[in-house]
Amino acid sequence: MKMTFRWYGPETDPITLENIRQIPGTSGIMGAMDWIPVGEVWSEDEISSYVHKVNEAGLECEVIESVNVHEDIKLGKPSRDTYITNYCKTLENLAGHGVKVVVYNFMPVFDWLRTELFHRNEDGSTCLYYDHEELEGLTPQDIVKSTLDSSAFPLPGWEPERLADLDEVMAQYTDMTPDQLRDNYRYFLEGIVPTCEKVSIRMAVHPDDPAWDIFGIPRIVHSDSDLQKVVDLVDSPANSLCVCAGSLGSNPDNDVPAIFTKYGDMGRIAAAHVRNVKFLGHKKFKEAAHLSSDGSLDMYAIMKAIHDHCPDVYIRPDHGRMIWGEMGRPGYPLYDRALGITYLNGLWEAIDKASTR
Ligand code: DNO
Ligand code: MN
Repeated sequence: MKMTFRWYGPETDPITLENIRQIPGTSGIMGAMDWIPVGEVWSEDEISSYVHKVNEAGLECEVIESVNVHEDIKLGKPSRDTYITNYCKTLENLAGHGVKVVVYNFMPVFDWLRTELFHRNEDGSTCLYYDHEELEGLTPQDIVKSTLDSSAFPLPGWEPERLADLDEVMAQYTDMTPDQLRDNYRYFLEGIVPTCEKVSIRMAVHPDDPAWDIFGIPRIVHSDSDLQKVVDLVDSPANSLCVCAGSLGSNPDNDVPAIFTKYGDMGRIAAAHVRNVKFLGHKKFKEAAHLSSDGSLDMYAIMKAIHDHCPDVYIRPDHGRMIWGEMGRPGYPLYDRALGITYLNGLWEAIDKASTR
């Protein structure tokens, strides 16, 4: 296992590489270069200077999260071939600088979504919160607006410029069936997997978050049977998963340790996000601290499944709460994610020592 920390880069992340290096037991980052418009090739120069900075700080940069997939690929438009060619070029350039895993998602239009970014807990901390009933009364534009009103940072994938033509983009999905979306997904994977195999990059798809459809748009990566279909689309270790405990775990029907066990045994998990959620009702949850007793997931069982079935995976804590007065990017503060790492590393040490006795 290699423990990592998501970092947004020198321009937009208030957290420094030095901060990250001081978190005990953290080998590197899952790096983002979100300033490059989706669909464009990530140049050698830009990658090299980014990776260099990370390495100079004493950290590894073996995972990128995310290289986003252009909407035309998801929609199956003729222009997808150009975007797939660009994606392959980006993968080659990343591999040339030591990147081994690329996390991405195949969620139409949006990335993860919450109805409240600063939900107040009894102890005075705040956390991310989701209530499907509330969402049903809202439009995507309402979400973008309330996000920008409450935070200096947009949610990933919810950047205002990307959402300028939102109605038009969403309209193109209204008649799309899950199988049609999956066909477009297969076309994308068939286009990139040969390059991945050539340059030794493993793609790791992040599940839909929350683990159900939103705004009537099809989503195809949020259950065990969905994941099985994904790995079957192209049968190669280059087509792997990033199992996110909190995203899949938002639906109590998903047995997260069993998912780690099954796809770990198949050799199809390249990355893992390990965080907790607390169920508050039907399609209603908040993001708890990482600790098992704070939420609804059994973090020991999750780490044990990783330890026993996919021990070589890159792990990171996922969203954290805002504590100790920190006011950062929603979901991506320093303090609570650092506590998460320390807790996960503690579980790992205990599991590892118990298993080798
Ligand atoms: C949610 C987050 C996601 C994830 C992207 C990957 O749990 O981890 O924002 O980073 O979907 O593309
Ligand atoms: Mn995640």
